Amino acid sequence: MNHFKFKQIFLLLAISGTFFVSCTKTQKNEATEEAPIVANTEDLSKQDTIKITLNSNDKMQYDLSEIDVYEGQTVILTLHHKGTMPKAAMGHNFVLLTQGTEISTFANDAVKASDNGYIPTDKTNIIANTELIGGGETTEVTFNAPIKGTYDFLCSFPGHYSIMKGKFNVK
Ligand SMILES: [Cu+2]
Repeated sequence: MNHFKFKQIFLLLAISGTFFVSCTKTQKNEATEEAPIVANTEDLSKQDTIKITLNSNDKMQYDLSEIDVYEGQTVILTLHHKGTMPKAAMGHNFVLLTQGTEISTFANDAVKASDNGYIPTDKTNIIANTELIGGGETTEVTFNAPIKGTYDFLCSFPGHYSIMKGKFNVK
């Protein structure tokens, strides 16, 4: 009789034990499902190429005020103009300046280069730039991330740089 009871208790323990293990497993799985978010962020710095999407509109706005990349990466930056206004009225581009280049000084100089999409022919102060686009258009530029530091980017269409500018961080 006693031996039989012991067997029953043992069985009960074994069943509840299995149940406990399977619950723990489920919890573990949930935890590992969240993990890739962290892993992806870490992987971003290890990627040789980083893709950046920058959107702009008819209200003279970019959708990013900060862009983060990592030293040594090849940057593929895509600029979308989500508006409908023509290039002559609401043209946008992306211009990344060298460190120490004053945005306003550069922009005032760029205004004179209307026949070149507002990109000065002397590109000493430019690390990278896209062409000028109008509503509904998309353009892309590929370049190597400069050395670690913070850089300014802007749209060099006349008057736009006061709003259309941001920080390009190389980490
Ligand atoms: Cu613009």
